[in-house]
Amino acid sequence: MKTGFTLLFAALFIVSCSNNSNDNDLISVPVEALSTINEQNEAEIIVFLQSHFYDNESSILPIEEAPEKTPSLWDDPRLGVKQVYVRPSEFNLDTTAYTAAEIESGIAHNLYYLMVQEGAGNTVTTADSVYVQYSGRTLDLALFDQVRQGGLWFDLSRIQAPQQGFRGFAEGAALLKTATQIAENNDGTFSASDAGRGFFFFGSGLGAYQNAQATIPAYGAMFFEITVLSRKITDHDGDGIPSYLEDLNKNGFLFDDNTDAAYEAANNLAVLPNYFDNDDDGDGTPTACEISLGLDPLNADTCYDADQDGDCDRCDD
Ligand SMILES: [Ca+2]
Ligand SMILES: [Ca+2]
Ligand SMILES: [Ca+2]
Ligand SMILES: [Ca+2]
Repeated sequence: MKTGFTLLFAALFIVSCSNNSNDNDLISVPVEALSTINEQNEAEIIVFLQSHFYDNESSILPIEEAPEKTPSLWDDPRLGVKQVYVRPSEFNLDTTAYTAAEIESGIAHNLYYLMVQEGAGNTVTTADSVYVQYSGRTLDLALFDQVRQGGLWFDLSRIQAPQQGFRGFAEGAALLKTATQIAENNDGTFSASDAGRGFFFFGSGLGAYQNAQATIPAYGAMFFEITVLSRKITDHDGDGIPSYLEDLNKNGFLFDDNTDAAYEAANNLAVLPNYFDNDDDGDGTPTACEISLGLDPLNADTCYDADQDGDCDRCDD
């Protein structure tokens, strides 16, 4: 079984290497403001949705250009939209150009989705690992990546990491549910029952932004078809708290929940969001230990002294 997230990000790596190896290949792309690009991409996506429709009978590419056919994707009653807030820091942008609210909470991006089948299995969060089939295309319908046979495991938490890009993929997959049953056929393919399947359209702020790839232009909008076969609940830091519960503000983004941010900054420590920090409150006692002792793992001031010897209990007591 293949594990990890390779294709989307291997492409990014290959482009970077080739650029380094030959200066003549370097393409200088001026860095544009996130709000500006968001508006441009939004306009492009709306034109796309208004000029394309969903053809249920085409299994390879059911999204077809046909402005005369109705309903267009834009008028399809199944079309939904989810707002996802993207922070300038996710793309290393100069934050002096943004308001404090935009730096802290981000700029609202529209993720449009056509839910073909929600799925009848388990719900998915952006903290889960998912086993998916998918294809990704730019708005000219050019294919840039796909896995259609078998499937591939993706850790959705990593896809939303700053500078990683492709948050739209993670946010889209989390709108679906898994299959109820997966059977492996003799030829290595799968038969899945009631797997969630949908199309997700988003701008470069939820994609690769200025990082041009071989087949994705800088600032290019895109769409993915995703089928979710299975998922695993994760605990990335092994502290006993599932990663999805470490999203304290419940916005689906794991990198803005950091209980001991001030402590980490004051002590020049690595900035670790809670889902990747085994001592969430930075008090020196691992979160898993605090839970086992009945302490509050998010409060550095709590002390548990069961034997009343005057010292806070620790797991190695
Ligand atoms: Ca955890
Ligand atoms: Ca969060
Ligand atoms: Ca932390
Ligand atoms: Ca602690």
